Amino acid sequence: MKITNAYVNITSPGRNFVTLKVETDEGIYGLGDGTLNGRELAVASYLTEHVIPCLLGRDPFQTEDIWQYLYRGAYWRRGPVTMAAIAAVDVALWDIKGKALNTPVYNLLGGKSREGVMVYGHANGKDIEQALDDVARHTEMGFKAVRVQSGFAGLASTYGVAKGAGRYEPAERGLPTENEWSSELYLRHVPKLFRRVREAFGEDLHLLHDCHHRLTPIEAGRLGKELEPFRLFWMEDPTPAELQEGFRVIREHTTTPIAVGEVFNSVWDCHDLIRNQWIDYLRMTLVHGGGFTHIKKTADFAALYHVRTGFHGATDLSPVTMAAALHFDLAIHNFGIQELMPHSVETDAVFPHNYTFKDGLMHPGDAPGLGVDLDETLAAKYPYQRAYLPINRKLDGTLTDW
Ligand code: CS2
Ligand code: MG
Repeated sequence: MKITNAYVNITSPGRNFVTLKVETDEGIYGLGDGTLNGRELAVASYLTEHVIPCLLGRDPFQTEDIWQYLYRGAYWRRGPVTMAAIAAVDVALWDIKGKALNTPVYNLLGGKSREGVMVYGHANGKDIEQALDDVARHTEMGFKAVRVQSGFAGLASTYGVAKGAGRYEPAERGLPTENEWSSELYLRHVPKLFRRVREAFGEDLHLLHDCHHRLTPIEAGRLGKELEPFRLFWMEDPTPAELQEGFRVIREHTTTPIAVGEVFNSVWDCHDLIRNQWIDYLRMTLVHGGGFTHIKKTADFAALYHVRTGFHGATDLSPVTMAAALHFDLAIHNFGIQELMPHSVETDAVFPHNYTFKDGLMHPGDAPGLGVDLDETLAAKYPYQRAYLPINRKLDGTLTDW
């Protein structure tokens, strides 16, 4: 089998998505997600101008050699753009491999290790009361795990809380909006939020929270300690992870489990976090982490240190990544949990797929390959529009992490 053609599709059914389609001489094609929220065209250009010419004529079954060729052959290594482009190729090739062998990709990763994949949904509200209502809505939908975020007095907006009644979609068209932030107000608020959630919903519901990179290590240590009575499933992105040893400080102060990694793009971003057991869950997923070929190696390394997966699953990762992640989640032994932010109806129509949700669990389906497709006619109705993630400033105007 030979790769005969490959091209990038950019569509925007409510938000931008970059998809690589790889075609072969046997009529089988594969899809890979290359979406990098706020920097989509950088990945599209990297693929079109620098990667695709090197793919033509190659055997799509050679996933390992092609991964090494694209990683080592570029000379300039790692980074979100490079690794999202490599991921798009890798996932498309595994899709082709599954289709050619007439088997779902999870069978190429070790086969089913479980019948379904536990997912967590996003409950949020502009205040505690509204957040509690949204937690109730998620439990009624069957979720066994819920991430809870809420606004609080003193800040006009905060991470993870929809501006109005609609869906929470952080990327906005036009130039970056400016949010405001106060760690002091936030640190006072979060323990109150989770005390109320536990009082209302009891001990069985898995509760998660995302600090979204905004605390110092010692602040995160303090928050983790104050959240211990509420037994969170995890506290996510407690502090910016460039300083991996900052997580040692957090570990010294709290037993609240730590999740990190949605912004990572290779094992080298988390090598120390894992081998020192400074974290409990790794969030790096297929689209940003170099595809199946690299994520499998990273997850196997993490398994040696009791670290489980907790893949990122926001709406800015396309249904191609959701499908790929669910195959991976179903197969690997050290699976932890999968994030589920449901896509819009328009997005689901552009990317028809076989994955399903029932009683808090998801399943990728048993179609050969990934079980997801791209309706290019419909995709063409949603032209790309540049969009940015917000930026964030402290109350004194100092720029900080969003
Ligand atoms: C968030 C993401 O889902 C999460 O845990 O951190 O929604 C993140 O803000 C977006 O993926 C950024 O594009
Ligand atoms: Mg997050």
